[in-house]
Amino acid sequence: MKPNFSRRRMLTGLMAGAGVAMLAGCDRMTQSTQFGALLRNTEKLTMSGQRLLLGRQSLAREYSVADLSPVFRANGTQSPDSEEYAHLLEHGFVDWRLQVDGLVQQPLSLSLADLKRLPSRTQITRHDCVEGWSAIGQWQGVHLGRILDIARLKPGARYVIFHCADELEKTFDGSGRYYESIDLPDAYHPQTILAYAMNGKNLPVAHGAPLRLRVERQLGYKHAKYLMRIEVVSAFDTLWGGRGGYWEDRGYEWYAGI
Ligand SMILES: Nc1nc2c(c(=O)[nH]1)N[C@H]1C(S)=C(S)[C@@H](COP(=O)(O)O)O[C@H]1N2
Ligand SMILES: [Mo]
Repeated sequence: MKPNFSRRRMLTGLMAGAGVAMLAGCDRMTQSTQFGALLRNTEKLTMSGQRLLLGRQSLAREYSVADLSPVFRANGTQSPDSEEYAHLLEHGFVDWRLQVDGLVQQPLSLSLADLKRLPSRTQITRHDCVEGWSAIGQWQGVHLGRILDIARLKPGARYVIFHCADELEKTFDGSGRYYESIDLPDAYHPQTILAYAMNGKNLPVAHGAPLRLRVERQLGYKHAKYLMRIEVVSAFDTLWGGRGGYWEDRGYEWYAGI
């Protein structure tokens, strides 16, 4: 019982202290044989270390309304230029549907109204882009985990792929289309939501209307905008560049934890 107790105390301390405390905590953590073996066996402390030590359920910091950025920059695609999207936008997204398929027992086709009828979560968080800017915004949407529960995962489900409406790069084969992926622990994280509102209003086009992902423990490029389809898969190596995302296929890390 005793080692368990002290390990739990260390974890609590780590969660409270975040980044800086984590380095000091790691030294102590390696003294525990189980954690030591775990760390020696993992090549990437950024991914495995951070996630196992801090816990997959630890929350990103949340802010107050007073902290909202007066200007929240838009990045990447700011208005998908396809005819399909133009049509959807013109009709206020009433014809838009979110497809949920792949390794699920009950594929879904959800309207914006369907999503808005489900219980929602509102969170004020800081968005961090690898390009070196941050902004604090308020997001409202449905837990991704709730949607996955409604669709009921099939055995073998491991990742959720987000297919977007926009092509960030024009290519002949469609490989310039934006997409992203996360694993199930991130999908079920309490702050991982499909957001339809930003700062109290319907999601603006520049920020991903009608629906975008918020996955608050990860960097900006993971937060897929202009969602069209969610596909549950066992692996993503056969998809486009095989690295699990538009930017990942161009060299960025798949796990972009912050
Ligand atoms: N569909 C899509 N999602 C996207 C992008 C994009 O170009 N297309 N850019 C990503 C990047 S790099 C960032 S920083 C954020 C920007 O979100 P914002 O425009 O709301 O600031 O969206 C991410 N999601
Ligand atoms: Mo970004």
